[in-house]
Amino acid sequence: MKFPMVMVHLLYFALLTLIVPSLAQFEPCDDEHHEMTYEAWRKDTSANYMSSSSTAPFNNDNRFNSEWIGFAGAAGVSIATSCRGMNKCGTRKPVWLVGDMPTVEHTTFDVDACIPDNETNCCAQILKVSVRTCRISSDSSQSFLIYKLATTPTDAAYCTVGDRNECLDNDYTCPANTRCVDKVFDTTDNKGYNCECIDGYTFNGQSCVDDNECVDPNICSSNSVCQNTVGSYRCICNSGYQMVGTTCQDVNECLVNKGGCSHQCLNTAGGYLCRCPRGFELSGTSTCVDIDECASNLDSCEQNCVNTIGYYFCQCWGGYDTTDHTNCLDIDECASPVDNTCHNNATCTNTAGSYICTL
Ligand SMILES: [Ca+2]
Ligand SMILES: [Ca+2]
Ligand SMILES: [Ca+2]
Ligand SMILES: [Ca+2]
Repeated sequence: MKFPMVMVHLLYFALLTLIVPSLAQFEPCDDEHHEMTYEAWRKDTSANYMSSSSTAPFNNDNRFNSEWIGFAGAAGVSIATSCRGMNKCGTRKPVWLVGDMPTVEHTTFDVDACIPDNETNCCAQILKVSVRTCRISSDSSQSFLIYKLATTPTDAAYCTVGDRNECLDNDYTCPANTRCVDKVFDTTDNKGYNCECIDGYTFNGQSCVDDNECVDPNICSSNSVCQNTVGSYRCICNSGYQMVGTTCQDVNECLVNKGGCSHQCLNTAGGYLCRCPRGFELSGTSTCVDIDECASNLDSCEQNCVNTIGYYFCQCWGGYDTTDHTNCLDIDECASPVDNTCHNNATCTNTAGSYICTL
């Protein structure tokens, strides 16, 4: 029987998927392949200093049996790489690692672990330890090493140092409107970080709530109003003002199209006014129209008033003559023969605005 080619391929694929996982390399850095320890006592802090007269039993690591171990939380981040002296780290003889630690990720190094004997002999006994670099960071608190540790004598234990920055490592849970602030792992609350309100929020005893910044009367510059927003606030310039930098300054409306005025524009703080030349007045707010001085009794004419666009002029009735564009003076027609039509034998009598001829 001949197998179709596609069946051969399927079989090959099935075999591969069966074989490949078992060929995958064992990686101690994987969570399931190392054990994490969190003991507060082993970290080099003044709280873990002991009196030189302390008596056994001491903390020790005689339980370790070459499994991969990592340190976290109250236990710091790594085993000390310098001598700590005696009676520290919760034990009589704090064990420390000597020599350079590996700097390439996912490599394993064998290093010596020193057990001190007294204050001047920091390396009286050596244990063989393996270090594996799961993560190397320029910030040593962010590096993650695991160790394969030898059993210690009953008066010695591995001394740890450092504190992890959970915030940088994104290993934290903070409620809304808060940020992670790193701290040295605290055994009172069993946390290596705090959650603090972000800017613009204040803790009210239960949660972080928006600050009303507008309560401060000086938060915004003059000529503006404050508007509270969630997490912040806004300064809104009053009408006629615009934000220049951080202050509200008058807008000069006259700079654009005379502010819409038909004739003259006058800028004012927070606004502007339209002005009219002499002889005109505003109709509405922006358009200048001629004043009818005659109709408004604003003229100074003795007799007739004639309105013009922009002004007016005076006219005199017949028989009168203007003397100064305003007043009218009766013409004495009798004074000159050319000004009257009386017969030579008649007597000319001047009257206001006219004359009479009598025989
Ligand atoms: Ca921390
Ligand atoms: Ca606010
Ligand atoms: Ca203005
Ligand atoms: Ca006029």
